[in-house]
Parts: sequence; C-alpha cells; structure tokens
Amino acid sequence: MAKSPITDARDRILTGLAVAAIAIMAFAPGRALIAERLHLRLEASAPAADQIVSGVDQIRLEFSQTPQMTGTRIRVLSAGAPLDLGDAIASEEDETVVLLPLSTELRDGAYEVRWRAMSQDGHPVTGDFAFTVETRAR
Ligand SMILES: [Cu+2]
Repeated sequence: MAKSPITDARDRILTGLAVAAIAIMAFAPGRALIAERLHLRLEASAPAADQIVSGVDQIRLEFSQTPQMTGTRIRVLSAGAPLDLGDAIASEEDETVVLLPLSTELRDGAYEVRWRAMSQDGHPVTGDFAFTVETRAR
C-alpha cells in the first residue's frame, strides 16, 4: 500500500528531527566545555575560605573575568540567617573584584558567604565559603 503524501512528509520530518537530535548530542559535550570556559570563576577571596580573621571590614571576591553587576550579589549568613548588609559593589581599582563593605563589625562567630556572579555571557555562577571571626585571633 502506497503511503499518503502526508505520512511521507511526516516520516521525513521525524527522520530529520532524529538526525538533528543525534547531531546536538554529539556536539553537547564540546559546547558544555566552551560554555564552562566563558563562565567566570572565583579566583580569590578575603576573607579566604575557612580563614579565621581577627576582624573584617569588607568581603572581597576576585573573579577570573569582569562580572556583570546586574545579577551579582554577595550575602553573608550567620547561623543560616542572612545579615542585612546592603549591596555588593564593583571595585574601582580592579574590575574583576566585587566588594561587600561591612558598615558594622561582625561579632565573633562563624559566617557563611554565598555569592552569585553574572558571567559576561549572561549565565550566573554561584558559590559559597565559610570564615570565622575571632577577635583575639592573630
Ligand atoms: Cu554560559
């Protein structure tokens, strides 16, 4: 029995979709690697991860590229609760650095920094680390 023109066209579309899907899957790992390289990474921070500091007047994050400030934020949590510290700002000296100035001193204790930074390609990257304030630490 001959196929109707409609069935034939549908078969060709389905075959085309299957070929496209295979092609996308074949390229996906390479594309993911390229995207990974386009995204920023945290290069350094102050305080550093797991550091014990005697005092801190700002959180400083240095990235591998200049983050877009829209969509970039730094939060500091104490015992799981975010502190009300305002907005992160771009450093005037180094455009890859984002700062969160602390207007009030952090009391002794354990803190968690949760950051979110917007890569130049528009994809956000997130991370977190902990530090401890110990006034008598040297
Ligand atoms: Cu991306």
